[in-house]
Amino acid sequence: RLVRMKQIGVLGVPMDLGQGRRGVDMGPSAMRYGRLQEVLEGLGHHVHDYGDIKVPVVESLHRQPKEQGGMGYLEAIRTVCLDTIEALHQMPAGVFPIVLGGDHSIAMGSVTGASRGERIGVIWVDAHADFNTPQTSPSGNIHGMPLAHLCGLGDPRLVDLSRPGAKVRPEDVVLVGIRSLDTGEVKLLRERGVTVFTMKEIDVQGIPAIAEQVAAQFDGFARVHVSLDADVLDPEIAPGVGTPVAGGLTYREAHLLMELLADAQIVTSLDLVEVNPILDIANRTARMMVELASSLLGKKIY
Ligand code: B3U
Ligand code: MN
Ligand code: MN
Repeated sequence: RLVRMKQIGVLGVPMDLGQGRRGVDMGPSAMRYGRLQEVLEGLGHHVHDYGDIKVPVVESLHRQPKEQGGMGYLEAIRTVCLDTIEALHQMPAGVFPIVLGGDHSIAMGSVTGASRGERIGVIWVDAHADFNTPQTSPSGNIHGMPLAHLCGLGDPRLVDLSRPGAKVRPEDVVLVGIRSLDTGEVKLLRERGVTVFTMKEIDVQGIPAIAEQVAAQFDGFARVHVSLDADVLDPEIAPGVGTPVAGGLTYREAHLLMELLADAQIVTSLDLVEVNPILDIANRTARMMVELASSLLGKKIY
């Protein structure tokens, strides 16, 4: 099957406020340096780069300590997510957005913006579920909470971005690659009926069976978003992440998942997040993310 040419809109969100390790704000630069635009144009797509959302530097902000009921840089994160939503709404309808993080808290903006107020399926490809609320989070880091907030759980200041209430139905969420969960998250994921493919399921069933179930679940959806966290990959092949967890996706599993999702022709928007060039080796992780985007966007060698 021929690759269908897409209009792709790239948007950088250089934010590091949702977690403690510096450097993830350089992710968008690293993936651009990794030739994202050239690679996608090489597939026949038309790519327009909308530049970066303005993100305040951490030194200019006052951190709200957890003990005082604050949540790190919640207000700044909220503003960045609102700006991200606005920038995505400015893209013409029919554009395939690729949002470059930044830590995963940007997804509260990217998924909301990509949904354009309509039902959206979410494929969250991550070592973690990011399904903590401020109450369940052991770390207080907001990058461990975006998916819960998208599903309407947690702090109303983050749930009610741009309009009140949940942006995603928990039954329209599929997690892939999970291998690190907090006890509160397990309870919430079960209660809400989220579909979870842990690394165990990947080992037992294999990527093809899982990709088939994902495609079946989202058959007929007008919008499906892939939120790809670099830490889903095994740290051996993607060392440039803030919270590495052993036993991740291999190079081949990750590409096969993207290729099979491309074949299914269901995906309409993408995040590439949590690339931290400071922790990386010679931009390997950013280049890997660019290659995975290319597999998802229809790269064929034969
Ligand atoms: N679940 C933990 C760890 C974590 C979540 N996301 C990342 N790390 N990258 C937490 O802090 O919520
Ligand atoms: Mn994540
Ligand atoms: Mn993660």
